[in-house]
Amino acid sequence: NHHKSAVLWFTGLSGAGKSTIANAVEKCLYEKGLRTYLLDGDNIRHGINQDLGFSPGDRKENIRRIGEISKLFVDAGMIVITAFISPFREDRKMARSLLEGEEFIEVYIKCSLDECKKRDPKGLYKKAKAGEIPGFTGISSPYEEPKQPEIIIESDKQSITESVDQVINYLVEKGYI
Ligand code: GGZ
Repeated sequence: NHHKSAVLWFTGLSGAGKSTIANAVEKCLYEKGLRTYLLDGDNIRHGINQDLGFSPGDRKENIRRIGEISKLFVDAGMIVITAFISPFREDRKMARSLLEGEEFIEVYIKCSLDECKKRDPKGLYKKAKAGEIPGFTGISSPYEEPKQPEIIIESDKQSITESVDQVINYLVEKGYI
């Protein structure tokens, strides 16, 4: 069960499916006996980053800390999966720069804004549209698409199983697992 440690850095709009796919990928890796750790809003934004909001500066600091924490887990030999919007190219670039070349795998969970609004699992797009959430990504704050992500998952066109397979196949092909 030897593997190369790395971070699978998921990025995409709210509602694109980052958490769902990240959890499914983690489950699959775990079942293969690999050592994984998932960083998401539940364990980061509610914990170490509870002092941060959603201004561009706070998002930058959110991503910086997640990058640093990912680095620690990568050093500890884990396959880390992060699931944050991480809307700014510059912030993702900074997170990438904290890690070695092959240690940072950017996974773009691509889903049209229309589809995310349609899904709206937490009713946040509706609230944002009504002006109740200032600076909401996709509505009143930008999402900058990755230009050269290692993996693109079109979550509005493919199933969760297909998405998981795509990530696992990448890891196998590139010799991570
Ligand atoms: C975007 C927001 C906002 C604003 C609260 N903009 O669908 P969710 O609820 O569960 O995912 C969103 C989550 C985004 O946090 P991240 O740490 O991933 O963002 S970032 O990487 O940009 O720092 C959403 C909720 O928090 N949320 N306010 N204004 N999403």
